[in-house]
Amino acid sequence: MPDVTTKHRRVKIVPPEELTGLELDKPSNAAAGITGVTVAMKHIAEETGMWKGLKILSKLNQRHGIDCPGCAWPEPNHRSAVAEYCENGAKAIAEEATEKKCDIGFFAEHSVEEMSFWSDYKIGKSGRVTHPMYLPKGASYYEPISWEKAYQIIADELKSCSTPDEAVFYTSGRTSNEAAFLYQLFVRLFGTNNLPDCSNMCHESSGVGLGETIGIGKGTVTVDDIYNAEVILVVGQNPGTNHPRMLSALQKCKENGGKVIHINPLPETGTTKFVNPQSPLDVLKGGVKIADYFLQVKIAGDIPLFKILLHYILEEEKKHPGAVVDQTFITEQTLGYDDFISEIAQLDIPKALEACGVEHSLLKEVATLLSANKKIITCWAMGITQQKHAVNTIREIVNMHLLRGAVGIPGAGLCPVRGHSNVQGDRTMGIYEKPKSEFLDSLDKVYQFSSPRHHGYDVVETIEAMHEGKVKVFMAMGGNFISATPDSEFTGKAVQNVGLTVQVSTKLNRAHLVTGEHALILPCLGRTELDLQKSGEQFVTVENSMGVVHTSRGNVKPADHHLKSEPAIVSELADVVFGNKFNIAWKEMRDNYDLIRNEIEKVIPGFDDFNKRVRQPDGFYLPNGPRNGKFTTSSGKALFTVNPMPQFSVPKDHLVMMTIRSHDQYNTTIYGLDDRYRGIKNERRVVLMNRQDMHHFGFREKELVNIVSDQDGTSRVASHFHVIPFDIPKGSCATYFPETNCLVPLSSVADRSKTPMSKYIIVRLEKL
Ligand SMILES: Nc1nc2c(c(=O)[nH]1)N[C@H]1C(S)=C(S)[C@@H](COP(=O)(O)OP(=O)(O)OC[C@H]3O[C@@H](n4cnc5c(=O)[nH]c(N)nc54)[C@H](O)[C@@H]3O)O[C@H]1N2
Ligand SMILES: Nc1nc2c(c(=O)[nH]1)N[C@H]1C(S)=C(S)[C@@H](COP(=O)(O)OP(=O)(O)OC[C@H]3O[C@@H](n4cnc5c(=O)[nH]c(N)nc54)[C@H](O)[C@@H]3O)O[C@H]1N2
Ligand SMILES: [Mo]
Repeated sequence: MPDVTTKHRRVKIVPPEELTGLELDKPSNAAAGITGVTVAMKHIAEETGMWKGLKILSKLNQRHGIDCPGCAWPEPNHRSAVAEYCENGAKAIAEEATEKKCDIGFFAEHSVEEMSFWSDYKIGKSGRVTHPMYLPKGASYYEPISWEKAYQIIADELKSCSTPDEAVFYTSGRTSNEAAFLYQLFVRLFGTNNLPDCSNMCHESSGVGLGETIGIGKGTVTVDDIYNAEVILVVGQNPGTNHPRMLSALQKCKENGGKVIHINPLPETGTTKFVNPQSPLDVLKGGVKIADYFLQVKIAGDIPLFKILLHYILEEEKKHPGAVVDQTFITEQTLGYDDFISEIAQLDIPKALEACGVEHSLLKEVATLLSANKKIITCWAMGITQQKHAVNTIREIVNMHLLRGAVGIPGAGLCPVRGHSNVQGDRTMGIYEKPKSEFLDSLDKVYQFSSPRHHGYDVVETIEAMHEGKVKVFMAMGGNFISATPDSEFTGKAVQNVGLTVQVSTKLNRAHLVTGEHALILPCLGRTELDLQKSGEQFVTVENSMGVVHTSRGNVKPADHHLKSEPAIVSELADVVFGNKFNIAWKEMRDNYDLIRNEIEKVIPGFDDFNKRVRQPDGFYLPNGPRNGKFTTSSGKALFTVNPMPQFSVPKDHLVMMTIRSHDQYNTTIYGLDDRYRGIKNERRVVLMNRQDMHHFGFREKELVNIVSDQDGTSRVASHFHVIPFDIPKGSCATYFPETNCLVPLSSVADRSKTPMSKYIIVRLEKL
């Protein structure tokens, strides 16, 4: 079996090929509703018990309560007193606050090899890790270890590195601002910028595309803007599953007369119809239709689609001179307009229509809408960022906003919808392999040292470096590096080249099983849990998708008394590694997080009076020039860009495959085996296909196939998937991640952002 590695121990890198019993239903025609509530409560009852579950839920997303570890969608100012959370937020809570435990006895019973042959679902359902565990060189079982010894092992390995760049420090996006700040400080004092993070696989393309054009790698809108927009485009995103609370905001926008346009190869349920479970009237009516237009774009067809929209908007301007194009804004605030319009004027419309696959008349209607209304917001997520031309697609979206002057005014702007609940905050805190020199200058000044200036590894470079044997120590603050990354087999083997791997985690995952020569698991508190330190109960802070910094405070007893908080783990480790070397009060900061926030205030702009302002009921907004109409590029102007039409060639009888999330998973954490909205039950090994393609290849419904990707001269195979007919453009198919990450070549990355192209994999299907 190629996906089993035997270097130190015999372990399976990818989820096993076992089938669980597919049942098919009709895709549902409305999201949320009462079924959503029932399903959420079932997860809560099974994992935490009702009493504990309801105690957590009563504080979820409430002022001074717990920030939901689900997604980064912001809380509205007027929160529901009953339930300001969604079905999938409740599932995230159930998963974290589960009563199930991976305790010392559990690890004594199950070898690493045995667990690696379990499905990700079964691994995740094993429960919370309760004690620091160590997997010594050559051993097959994890054994308990004290915190002191664990820190000493890490310190010894770090000291044995011949350069600090032999150590890599990954971060997943749940880490609080306080932990992230201390972590990056520790890493830079150690001497490297090797700080890859989940953003590298997620919204990196948005950061690059927006940074270049408007001067900030973040969105420019607030929730109130969403309510007040006249037109909202939801592009490459499945909010019904991944940002369900966004549906309530879209509903409000519609109540105010706004229109919603959904651009996606799949007609995702939430955008079709939404039943707000908090509204009895909604439930009675059977819900509201969210999307007024559905543009069923081909995979990676968004650049041609936006170019056509731009072309038609410019035609509208010709019909009504001065009414559509905001000339004053363009002259005063932008550069590059002339080159941009001359390129759009030359657009080969029939070719672009063919490339995007959307009806010409629909695009005309949408362009008319965009020409008549200025309060436009574009929201996007992974359908855009994980494509080869992701950065250029985002720049084309920016072009549309600049043409209409639809940025930096109320009700309009750009909205990359973030994934992990604090992924944006982690970047603000300095978790970045290519930090700006101003940030490093500030660190140097405050801590009186010379921070490393050369760039560190991103996720893909980390895997390459591991493969070449250049990484001695790999530490991960959360996440599941093995299952979230591309090219699973290559990555799994690369990780085995590392000396020591360290995972700070809440729950067991495959990254604890496919490890370096020796490995540590350091169990930490989750968001929901009380964080008691010497100075009393602590809270942490996070930044949501719209740049609001606010508190999060857990309220239930930790899963075990051995657990430590992430800030405590980092400060104690730093204390062991550095002692008094830098004159930093690590222990005091561990005992009182207000002191960490004082340090953040000293280093990072926008955090003045941090401790005071963050205690305000709704926290505070970070500075964002473009939101207020002030672009922060080097010229002080926003840039129009010219983006070439992408060229793709798909070999005959091959399909373009996207890897997406089911309704029952959080990234690599599998909550359950259903994908309710898409009508798929009890099975994750499925490939969603167009019926005509199925007919062409002679596949029957539910027939089993292997999926093969032959890019860059290597044949990668994922075996045993049921074919399912689905409403998806011809020539494409969809599968769930992480089961098919093994098919994504490591070399297949987005231009400039280097984000793995998880939404564009050329595959062929083989009958079994
Ligand atoms: N419940 C739950 N919530 C989550 C997560 C989770 O796993 N579960 N994950 C969190 C994280 S980290 C993230 S980043 C977000 C992810 O949130 P999403 O980006 O919504 O997640 P995906 O399932 O990857 O869905 C991508 C969507 O893009 C569409 N798409 C694919 N290719 C294209 C294309 O070429 N063009 C267009 N226009 N559309 C395309 C797909 O059909 C799909 O609807 O959600 C966050 N929230
Ligand atoms: N093929 C394909 N691959 C993808 C994607 C895709 O769409 N397709 N999406 C990409 C995206 S958008 C992302 S963001 C990445 C996600 O990559 P990661 O962030 O690395 O993965 P997660 O599955 O979110 O990590 C889950 C683990 O985090 C740990 N954890 C949970 N909560 C906490 C906490 O509070 N503290 C700590 N220390 N640990 C915690 C648990 O042990 C859990 O097992 O995956 C990427 N990979
Ligand atoms: Mo993400």
